[in-house]
Amino acid sequence: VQGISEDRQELLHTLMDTYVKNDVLSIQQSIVNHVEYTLARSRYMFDDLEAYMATAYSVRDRLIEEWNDTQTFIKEVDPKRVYYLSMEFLMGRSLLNALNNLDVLDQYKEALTELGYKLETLVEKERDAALGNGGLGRLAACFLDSLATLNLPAWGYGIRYQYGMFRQVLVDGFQHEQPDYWLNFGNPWELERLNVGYPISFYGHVSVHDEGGRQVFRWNPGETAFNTGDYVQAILSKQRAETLSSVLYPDDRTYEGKELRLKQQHFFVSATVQDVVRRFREKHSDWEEFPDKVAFQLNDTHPTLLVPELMRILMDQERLGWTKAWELVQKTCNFTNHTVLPEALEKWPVAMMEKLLPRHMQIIYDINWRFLQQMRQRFGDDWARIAKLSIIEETASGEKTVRMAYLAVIASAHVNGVAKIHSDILKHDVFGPFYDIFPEKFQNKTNGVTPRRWLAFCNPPLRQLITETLGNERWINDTERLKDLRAHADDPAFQQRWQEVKQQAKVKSIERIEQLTGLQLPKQAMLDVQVKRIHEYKRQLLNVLGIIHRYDRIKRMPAGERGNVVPRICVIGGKAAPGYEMAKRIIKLVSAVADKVNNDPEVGDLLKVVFVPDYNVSLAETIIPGTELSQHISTAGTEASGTGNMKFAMNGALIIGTMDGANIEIAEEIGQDNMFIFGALADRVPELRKERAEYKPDDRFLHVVNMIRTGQFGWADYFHPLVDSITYSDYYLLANDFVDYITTQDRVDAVYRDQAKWTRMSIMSTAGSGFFSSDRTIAEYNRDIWKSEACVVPTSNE
Ligand code: HBZ
Repeated sequence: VQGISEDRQELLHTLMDTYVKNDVLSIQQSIVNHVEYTLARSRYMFDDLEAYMATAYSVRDRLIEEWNDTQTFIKEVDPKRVYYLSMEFLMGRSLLNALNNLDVLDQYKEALTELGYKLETLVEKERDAALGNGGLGRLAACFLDSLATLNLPAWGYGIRYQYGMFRQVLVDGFQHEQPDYWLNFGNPWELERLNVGYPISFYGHVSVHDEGGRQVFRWNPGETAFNTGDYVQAILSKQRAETLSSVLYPDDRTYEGKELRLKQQHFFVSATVQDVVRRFREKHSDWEEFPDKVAFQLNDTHPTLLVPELMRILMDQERLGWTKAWELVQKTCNFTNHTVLPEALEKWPVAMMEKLLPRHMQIIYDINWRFLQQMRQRFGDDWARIAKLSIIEETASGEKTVRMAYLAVIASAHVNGVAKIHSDILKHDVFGPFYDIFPEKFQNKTNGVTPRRWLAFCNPPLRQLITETLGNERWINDTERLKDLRAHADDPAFQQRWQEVKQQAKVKSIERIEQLTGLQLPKQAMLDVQVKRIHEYKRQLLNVLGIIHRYDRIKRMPAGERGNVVPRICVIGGKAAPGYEMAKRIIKLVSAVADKVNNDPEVGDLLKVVFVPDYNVSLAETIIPGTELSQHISTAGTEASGTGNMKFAMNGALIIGTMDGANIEIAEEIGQDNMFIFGALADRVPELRKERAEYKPDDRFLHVVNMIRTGQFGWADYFHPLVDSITYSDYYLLANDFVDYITTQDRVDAVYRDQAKWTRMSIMSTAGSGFFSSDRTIAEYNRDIWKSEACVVPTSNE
C-alpha cells in the first residue's frame, strides 16, 4: 500500500492476519464475539435468530477482507469496468452461498454444532432478498455470481427496496398479497455508505444561457432529494426520497405508466451515472478515455433513462458538445431485451416525462429528431417507414408516448436477445425496421444460471456423486466437463447411485411441500413440477387441463386397471401480479381441482395436485433438486428464454416442453430424445391464430373444458372468463396443443415405468446442461460486447 510506513503496514498486516483464521476455534470465537459485541446479547444465551445473525456477521468479516483487497487492486489496475444496471436483483439467501464460496462450510457446521446450533436450522432464519419478479431479476443475480467467478471488474447497480416481492398467502385457494418485511430484523449482509450521496432532481423547468457565444441549457429542478439545508425541508425531502426506494413493482410483463415507477427509474440511473462519473473522474480528465473505461449493460428498458441522463451530464455539466456526448453514449451503452409481448414494452407518456424530467424529454426529442433526419437522408421522404422508426409514438387518441425500447436500440452499441429463437424474433419482428438499418448491432446471448447455487450448493449429494465420478470438482467452474458423465449413463451401478441421490432429494422436496400445505403425499409417485410466475402465455392452464383429463381417465377406468397408472404428484407454484385477474383465476382453479382430486377416495395416491404457496428462490432450491418432470410449456414464440428449464435440467429433471425459448437449445445440447417435446412450432403460430375460429378442438379438450364450465370443481361463474379465453380467441392456442400435450404425457408415463431408461435420460440431462452455465453467458457478453479483462488479485505467498 502506498503512503504508509513499513512499520505501520507490518503492524496492520499482523493484526488482520490473526483475525480471519478459518479453523473451528477461530470461527467460534468470531461468532461469539459478534453475539456479545455486535448484537449485545449474552454468549451464554442466544436464540437461533441471533445465532444466524452472529454467524452471518462472522462470514461477512471474511468476505470484507477479500472485497477490500479486490477494490484496492482494481483501482490500481484501472481496467475497463462493466456496469450491470437492473431494476431487479433477485438474490435470495446469502449464508450458504457465502460459506460454500469461501470454502468454510464444514468448519462452520462443526463450529456451530459444538456451540449447540444446527447450521441447517440457522440457514432457514435468513429472509430471501426478493428484489425481483422472476427470470429477469434472477438472471441479474446469476450474472453477478459469474462476473465474480470470472474475475471481471464489474458492478451491479440497482435499488435496495424496503419491500421486495410480496408474500403470497392462499385463503380458500385465492391469492392474497402481504407486504414483504424482509428488513424487519436488520440485514447483516449490507453496508450502508452514509457518506456517499448524490442529489437527485425532479420537475422544474429548463432555461437557456449564453456562455461565450455558446448556448447552454440548465435544468432548474422543482424538487431535489437528499438536499440538506433548511431542516424541515430536508426532512420532507428525505421522506420523499424514501418512498422512491420503498417498494418493488410486482408486475412482470404488463406495463403500467405509473409516475412513481418513472421516478424510481430516474432516481436509480441518476445515482448510478453520478457514481460512475465520479469513479472515472478520480483517474481521468479526458472524456475520450470514457469508452475504454466504461461499459453499461441495460437489463431491459427499465434503466433506459440512463441515456438522456448521461447526455445531460456530459453536455450541461461537463460542457461537451452534442456530437461528442452522443458518441460516448453510443460507445458505452448496450441493451438486453427480455420479452416480445407487446403489453410489456415500456411507453411513457410524453406529458408525464415533460413534467417530471423536462430536460430529459428535450434531449429525447433531440435524439429522435437527429435520428429521423439521418433516416430521411437514407430513405428520402418515405414517411411511413420513418414513422415506424420514431421514438415518439402518436396514438390514435392523440396521446404521445416515448417508446423506451426504440430509444435503447438507437443509443446502444449492441442489442441482444436471451435465446437464439428470441434474438431472431427481435431481428425480424419486434425490432425488424432497426435490424434492416443496423444489422451489426444485433446479437444473441443465450441465458445461463449459476451452477454454484443451482447445482453444487442446493444439491450436495448430486455434487458429491458427480465429483466422485469425474474425479474432481473442476466441473463446477467448467461445466462443459459434465459431458464426461455421458460415458456412465448406461452403467447400471452408476444408474443405481444416481437414482438413490434423486430419490433422496425427492423425499426432501416432498416433505417441504407437505410442511407448507399440510397434505400427505406418496413418496414413490412421480414428482411433476411447474413453478414460475403465473401468466397466460406460460400456460399453467394447459397443465391444469391435462391434470383434469388424467383425473377423468382414472375415474372412468375399471378399478382393476388402476394398478397400471403411474402415480403422480402435480405441483404448480408461482405468483400472479396483483392486478392480473386471469392469473389469479388460474391459481384458484388449481386449488379447486386439487380439493376435488385429493379428496377423492377412488383416486387415492394415484394423483395428487398441489399449489405451493409463496414460491421464491429458497423454495426453488429445495424443490428443483427433487423434481423428476418439469414443465416449460409456453406457446412457441412467447417465452424469451426461460431459466428455470436450465436449473431443472442441471439437476437431472426431465423436461416436458414446447419448442420455445431456450428449450430449443436445451434439446440441441442434451438431445431431443432426452426430452419430451410437443406442440406447434413458432413459425406456425401466426397462421394457427388466424385459423383458430374455424378450428375444431378435440372432444377430449371440449370435455375437460366443459367439466370446468359446468362446475365440477365448483366456482363455475368465477372460472367463466378462463373457459371463455380458451373457447373463443384462444390466443395462446391451448386447444391446438392439447392433444399433443396429453399424448406426450402418456409417453412420459411409459418411460417412467422403465426406470433404467428414465435414469439414463436424467443423467444425459445433467451431462448436457453445461452450456447453460451463466459463466458461459458472461464470457460471451464480455468477448462480444464489453471487451473488459479479468482482474485477478495476486495472492501473496509469504
Ligand atoms: O426474463 C423473463 C423472460 O420472460 C424469460 O423468458 C427470460 O428467461 C428471463 C431472463 O431473460 N422476463 C422477466 O422476467 N420479466 C420481468 O420480470 C419483468 C419485470 C418488470 C417489468 C417487465 C418485465 O416491468
